[in-house]
Amino acid sequence: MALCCSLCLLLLCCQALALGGGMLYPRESASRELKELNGIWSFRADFSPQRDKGFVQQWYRKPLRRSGPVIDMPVPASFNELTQDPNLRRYTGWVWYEKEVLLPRSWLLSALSTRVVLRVGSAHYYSIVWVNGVQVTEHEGGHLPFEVDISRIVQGSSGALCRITIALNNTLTPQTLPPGSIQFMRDESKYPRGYFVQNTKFDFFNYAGIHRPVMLYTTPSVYIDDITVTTDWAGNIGMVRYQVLVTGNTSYSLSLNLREKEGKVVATGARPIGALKVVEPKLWWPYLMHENPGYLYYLEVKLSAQVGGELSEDVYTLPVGIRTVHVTGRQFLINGKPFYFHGVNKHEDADIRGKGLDWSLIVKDFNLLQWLGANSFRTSHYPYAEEIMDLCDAYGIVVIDECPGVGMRDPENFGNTSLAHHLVVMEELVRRDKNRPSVVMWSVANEPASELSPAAYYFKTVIAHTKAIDPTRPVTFVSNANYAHDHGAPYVDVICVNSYFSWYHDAGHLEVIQLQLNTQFENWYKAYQKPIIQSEYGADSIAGLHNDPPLMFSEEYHTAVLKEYHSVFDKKRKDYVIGELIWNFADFMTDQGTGRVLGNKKGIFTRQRQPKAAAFVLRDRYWKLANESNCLRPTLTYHNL
Ligand code: BDP
Repeated sequence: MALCCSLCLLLLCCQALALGGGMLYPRESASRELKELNGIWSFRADFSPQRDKGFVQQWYRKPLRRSGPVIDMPVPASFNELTQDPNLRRYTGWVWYEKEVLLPRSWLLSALSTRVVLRVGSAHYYSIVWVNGVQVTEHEGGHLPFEVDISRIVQGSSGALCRITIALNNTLTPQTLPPGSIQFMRDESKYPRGYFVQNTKFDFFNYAGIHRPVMLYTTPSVYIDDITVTTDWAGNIGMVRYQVLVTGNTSYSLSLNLREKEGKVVATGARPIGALKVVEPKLWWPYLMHENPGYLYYLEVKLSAQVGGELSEDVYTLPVGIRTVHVTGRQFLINGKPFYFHGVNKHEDADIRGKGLDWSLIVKDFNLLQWLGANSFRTSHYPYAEEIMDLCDAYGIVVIDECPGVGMRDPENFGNTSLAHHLVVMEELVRRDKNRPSVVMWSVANEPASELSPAAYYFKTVIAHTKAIDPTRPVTFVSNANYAHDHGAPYVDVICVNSYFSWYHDAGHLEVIQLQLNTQFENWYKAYQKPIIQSEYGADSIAGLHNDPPLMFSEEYHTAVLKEYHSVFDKKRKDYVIGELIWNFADFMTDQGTGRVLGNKKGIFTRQRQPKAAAFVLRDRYWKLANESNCLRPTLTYHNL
């Protein structure tokens, strides 16, 4: 009962959410200023039995330190592993974050001309936000950004001090994404009164907190709210179709300049909807498919309007890659050429920081991807930080962009409430990533119970909705169901299959892999005649554990599994298999259990990003695959706007 009150609140709030406007990544420009609120925030977890003390006592009304003890908490970071407190590590319920920030005078004076916006990159999972004690917004779901115009509150207040309070609830219910359930243990001979656990059916630790940057930024009151671009090319002409959404005034003028990297203008426009023609376009190519991968143009949009008798201007610059994506019965084509995914599945996961964004880790991971010769990854099992996606665009790393539809194993995860929320999540994901050339396919779920009959209507609807909001990209979900009973597969463009032969089945029997994998591919292809990606395969190994002949958990067994899979991939990739994504890039933290030794050890790198033997096997293979297409080895660099 206790926690249910908080959950009721959680569910009531979801219904009010409706998607409106854009979610452009905040960038400084001549008309926009930015203030990052990263660093130390005040923090308190509400350990009251009902987790509702913060609401009863209205902790948001005055500085958090005045309603009880607080601890320092970094943002961005997961809160779970920053203290020695096991109760905080496994905490479920509401936690409270607070930051006091001084705003520049110029932001406060110009009520008529300046908007002040508060943006949270991601927070897990349900957020309620107050500014100076006034509730300004709430948002359901982690992994995706949300923002709110706080001008009226900060510009109406007497001082420059702005107090931001964020209450977060990490509870997962059958209707959240990912889903979970709260189980109350009522046998008082075994558990203390009120004891409950959070159950989930996904295989990663349920880190929580403010995971991505929190920012304040300004725009003029008449502003560029959203930009949508889609691209195409034929012969020596590239086409950038665009749509600009302006908010704040219906009377304005626009000027658009598409610049190449060196700044030269290659096309111009003046309407809110139009097409920019680029002669001899430099196409956006994946890493290892071209000597100059990830080529980006920059679309500079300038808006002019009269505000209170004065000229107001807003400027926003969007990176644009010109490329096409098509799927045929056997191939995945990027710019008309067959693309073979040789890459990884990742997690946002590291020691201490959990799922918190960390630039050093990001750069290290991209350097490892380059070293490996990986050309792609799937954002298993949720959208990754925009800062990571920016680098994929710039480096030419191809992305299958997955939503948090993971652990959907129970019939109650396929009801109307879940479906309605899933549609909103896809809208939020597409709204955030629609302009990214690196994103070539959406994945709406990982290993759902797609053999259940409600999965048919469910996936038909989610996939159709995703295609309706983005007709330019294929859509898939990742299956581990039996090919003959998968009710979602008819609706996908590409079949993505996970399998763990000689691991979860026929443990220790390496000799069955080739036969079983061959059968898997043949069955799926015969049933659907769609191209297939092996979206997960792998084995656990403990770094430094050796055994020959290979035994499970040794580095030798790990490499042996990979090689068996590779021999089948090599036969099938000439046919309809269009990719192989190893599970996993690095070891990662999971819930505790008898099958997990401080987490999942299927990484080809350790959690500290040191290579295991499997990494060298994969590196040889990926460079061999890359060399088959005569690739050059470019050095990848990021061009700051
Ligand atoms: C797959 C899941 C992935 C797991 C992996 C494993 O998609 O999240 O971590 O198995 O068990 O079924 O290692």
